[in-house]
Amino acid sequence: MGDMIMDKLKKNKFIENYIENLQRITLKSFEDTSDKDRYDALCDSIMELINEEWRDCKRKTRNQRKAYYFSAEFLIGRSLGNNLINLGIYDEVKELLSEIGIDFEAIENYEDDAALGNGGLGRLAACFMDSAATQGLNLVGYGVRYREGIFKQKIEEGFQVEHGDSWIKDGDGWSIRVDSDAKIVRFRDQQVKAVPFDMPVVGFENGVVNTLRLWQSEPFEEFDFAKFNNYEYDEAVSEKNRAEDITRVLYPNDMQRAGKVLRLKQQYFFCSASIQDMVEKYKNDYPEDLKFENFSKYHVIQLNDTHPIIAIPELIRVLVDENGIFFEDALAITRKVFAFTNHTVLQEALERWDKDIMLEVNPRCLEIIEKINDILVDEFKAKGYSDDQIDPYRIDRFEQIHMANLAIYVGFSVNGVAALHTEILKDDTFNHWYKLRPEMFNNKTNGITPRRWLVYSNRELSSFITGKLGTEDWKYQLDLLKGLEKYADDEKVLEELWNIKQTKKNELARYILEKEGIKIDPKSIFDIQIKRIHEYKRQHLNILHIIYLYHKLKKNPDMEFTPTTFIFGGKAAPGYFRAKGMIKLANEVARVVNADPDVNKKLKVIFVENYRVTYAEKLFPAADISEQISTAGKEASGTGNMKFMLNGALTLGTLDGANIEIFEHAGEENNYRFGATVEELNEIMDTYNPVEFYSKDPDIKDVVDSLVSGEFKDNESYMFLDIYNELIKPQEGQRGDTYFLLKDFKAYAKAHEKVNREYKNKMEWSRKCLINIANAGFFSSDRTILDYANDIWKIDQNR
Ligand code: GL2
Repeated sequence: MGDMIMDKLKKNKFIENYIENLQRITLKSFEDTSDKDRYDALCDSIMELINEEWRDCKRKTRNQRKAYYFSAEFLIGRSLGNNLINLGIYDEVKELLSEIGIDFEAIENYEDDAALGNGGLGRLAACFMDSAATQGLNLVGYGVRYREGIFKQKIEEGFQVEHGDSWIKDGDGWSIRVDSDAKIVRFRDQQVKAVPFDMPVVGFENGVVNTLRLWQSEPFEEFDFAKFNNYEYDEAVSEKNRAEDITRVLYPNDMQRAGKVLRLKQQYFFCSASIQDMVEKYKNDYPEDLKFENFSKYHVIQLNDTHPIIAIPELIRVLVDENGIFFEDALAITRKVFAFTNHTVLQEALERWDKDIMLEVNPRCLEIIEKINDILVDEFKAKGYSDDQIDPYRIDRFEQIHMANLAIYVGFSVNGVAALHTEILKDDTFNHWYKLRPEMFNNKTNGITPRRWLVYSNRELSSFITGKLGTEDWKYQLDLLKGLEKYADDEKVLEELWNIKQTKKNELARYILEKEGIKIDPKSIFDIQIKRIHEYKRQHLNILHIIYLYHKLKKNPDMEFTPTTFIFGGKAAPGYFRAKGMIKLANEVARVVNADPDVNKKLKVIFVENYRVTYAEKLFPAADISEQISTAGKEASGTGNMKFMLNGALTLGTLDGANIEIFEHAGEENNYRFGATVEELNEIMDTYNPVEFYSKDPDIKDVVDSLVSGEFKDNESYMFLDIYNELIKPQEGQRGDTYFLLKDFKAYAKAHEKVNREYKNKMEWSRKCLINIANAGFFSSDRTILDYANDIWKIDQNR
């Protein structure tokens, strides 16, 4: 089917069409059109190309079993380049455009990121959509069309300042509004219209186009004219605003419960609309089969974390209240439909909703949940459990609804997102459930799509790989990368690989100069930590180590040291004071170090503003070192670690999340492992005293003291004092240094010394890069999604 698209391009219909589109939407002559006009018209033309295959796919898969990915977040980024890559026409379109004088890169920059997610969890959902389409799996995505994505970050005097992100204010070329499929969603105090916007998800050169359906909340009537005419303007618009509020903005908290009515309304809103959509389609598409007992033959729903778990009572509600099914039957049907993925062991992220909030959102759902809880309690009592023994399983406990318990009790599968994480779920977080139903638990180690994270973002490395392997098939069978290993001792090839990295570093250096106004040395080691700012991810460990290096170099300017550029990027939740302090600290250390002529030829520190998917696409290919330094046991998986690996960066990391699997696949000797293990930390959990590390080690004391010595200034925000206190002056009853920075500090410094030494040996280094790339196949989200399809969803590939 991909040929169909090539044909259309070849006959040059594409350009003819494109110019027609351009003129139709602008009413301008070609010369007068702006880059933005040209971008818009290009979207239209590509959507036209996709259209036919999209309709075909819908028709062909209409009566097939499907999996549904329910996710409050889809962190998509830009679509233009990625769609062209997946359609297999990237180079051709670029060429055709240049023939009529259009510079592709210039117009590409008119696309805003669709940043409908916070971080890893949202980006994983986007990678899964890409992989499912590429592997020919029937996967439908359901989510929220936030009018404002994650905030845009500005750095002002070193502080994070948040700005709005109205990414669709000038329209959105990649969605189709489907009014005919709109649904009514009822809350206790209002009813709104849920309008679906469908985005095509293009498989890689296979003619498959799946659908991501995002719901937008709207009022029934745009405007209450009666009220308007009576000069009650405020009231007239207020209903409209109240409806639109529901999908106005993405909560910018990564792994923190919001506990707010509006947040639960968002969750219920998209789950209700999606469940209604599924049931309605089922009734239309399967008339001969239409017994609801068969519903689970055709549908399986993967719940992306606790956010969409409200879909469980909603399905029961729709079956019972709207289709006349008995409660017990509805529950039995529901039990076969839902599978749950957990993405974190941090307690602050496991959602529990106050019952009064749930009551305010939808009383009927609360009633259904209470009924399920009663059934659970009866079942345990019948088995002879005491009240105390039942407690950890309760869905309804202390006036709160425990969403994870609901999903595990009613669902048929629970999975973690990396091997270690799943073990922690079994041994600890959900141990009570595991003891009862071990067969429910399974691991699905995360992955990333090689299309966006290599084929698109690193064209040079991509061609290198194709050249060496003599095939392009690795783009959808990433295990083929293993074939690169035979070049591990081929100096010419290693040199070539080194030069590609250098090219990407040069590009990034130019980009950073343009965007951040700072000149960096492209020959220095590029050591990068990009991810959400969080204490457990320990960006402050990285910063403290930079201070340590800075002081060392100051004292001993001639010491042996390979110049290094430390790069940070990431957003802090707007209400997370300490994470914002970490951003200020990174920026302040950068300011001091970069301005110091004694060291700034050897040491540079950059905090890139507004880290997002589009910036990430430039950073991963240019990295030498991937910083993955979370406290062992805390990072469920990580996926940035995989993007670095795939692009030939070496991991400097703890034994945490998927780092462990990266070390296993690529060899610890080809990476830099450091720090305490989960077991070691568990052992010292109750006895650890950070002050000991501080007072016994002058290097540690020196860097910790520098937080409050006045050397680095926090503009009287007390942010640095706050970090200092957390490390060694804990509050009454607390231990201090919750995330074991001081415990791991020396090991971290040592690992860095090794990096710094070994980078000098170009061939050895390049060899390690090659081996990492060659062993990155396992981390393709194609592998992950096929594991979900085979083990949990039981859906086949369409070939
Ligand atoms: C996360 C985990 O923290 C991260 O380790 C994991 O890779 C992703 C995807 O599974 O999920 N959990 C979470 O709530 N966010 C994550 O990034 N936001």
